[in-house]
Amino acid sequence: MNDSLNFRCGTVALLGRPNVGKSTLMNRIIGSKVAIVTPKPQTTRHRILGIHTDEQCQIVFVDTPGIHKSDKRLNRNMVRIAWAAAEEADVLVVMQDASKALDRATSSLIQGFADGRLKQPRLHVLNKVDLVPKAGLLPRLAETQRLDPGAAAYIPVSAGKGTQVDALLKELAALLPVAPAIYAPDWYTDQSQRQLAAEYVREQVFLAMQQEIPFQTAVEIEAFGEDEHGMSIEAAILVGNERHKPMLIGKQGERMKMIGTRARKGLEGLFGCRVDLRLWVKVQPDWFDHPGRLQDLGLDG
Ligand SMILES: Nc1nc2c(ncn2[C@@H]2O[C@H](COP(=O)(O)OP(=O)(O)OP(=O)(O)O)[C@@H](O)[C@H]2O)c(=O)[nH]1
Ligand SMILES: [Mg+2]
Repeated sequence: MNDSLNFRCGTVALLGRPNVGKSTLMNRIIGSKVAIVTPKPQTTRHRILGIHTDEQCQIVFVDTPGIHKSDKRLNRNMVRIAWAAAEEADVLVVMQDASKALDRATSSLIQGFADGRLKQPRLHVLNKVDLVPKAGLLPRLAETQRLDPGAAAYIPVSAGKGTQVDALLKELAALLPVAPAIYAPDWYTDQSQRQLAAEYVREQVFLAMQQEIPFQTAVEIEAFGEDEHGMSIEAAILVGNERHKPMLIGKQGERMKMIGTRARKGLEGLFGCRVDLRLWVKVQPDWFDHPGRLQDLGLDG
């Protein structure tokens, strides 16, 4: 039997409320940090592809921003990006954080998939089961099934620990159309090195800063070069408010230094070469509410 006749390929959108672990799951499957992860909600702002290829299938995962309500233009765009990805995908993964009580926003999101507007097959993934006592899992699975009885499967996983991720991959592959691979087998993301560099810096800003500052911060790569010694990257961290600048820089520039060092180390690991990373802070009042600026940053949804 010729295996190429049975090869499956398609797109799987990873959808859910912020912070449920969508990006962690994608990174786990791809085996590399293609999407940044932080303990803060609204970390992912773009649609990010992570491509898994094995002998039987190619699954093009589409990581999306968490679905939430907000008046801010940036946030509304993020949610639009998530729904657009859902509409285009072959299969939908609807993810929830099983370690937290099933709140109203989560249950109405789950229920929303049952209304049949999106026709693709969908799977519910209950994540972070490493934090859930065994007795808590069955009722949660039953409740999810009650809210959306028409899904193809309901799978508990731990994206963080990797538990049950293979079982999820098997279920997903079976739902994909028989089709040849779209990407070469060694491709694992659609992001350029510039985009990855900007995201790795933004991850460190998210980790280092508190309150509203990370959510009002973006990263723009201003220069990017590569030679036999490695890469040389210059990036501006945009802040939306003058008073955030000294907070980001820190006493004697210590916080910026820490952000730069950590982002550089991450990028050196990812790219496998020396990286010279230079950062500075640029104030752009309310950039996150300006349509033109959001478009420049690729955040126009
Ligand atoms: N204990 C545990 N923590 C997890 C697991 N999966 C993700 N996390 C943590 O949950 C937090 C959020 O993870 P992300 O992958 O950034 O979540 P997300 O859904 O992509 O979030 P947004 O991009 O904001 O929508 C991080 O601190 C992760 O380390 C898991 O299986 N177990
Ligand atoms: Mg994410």
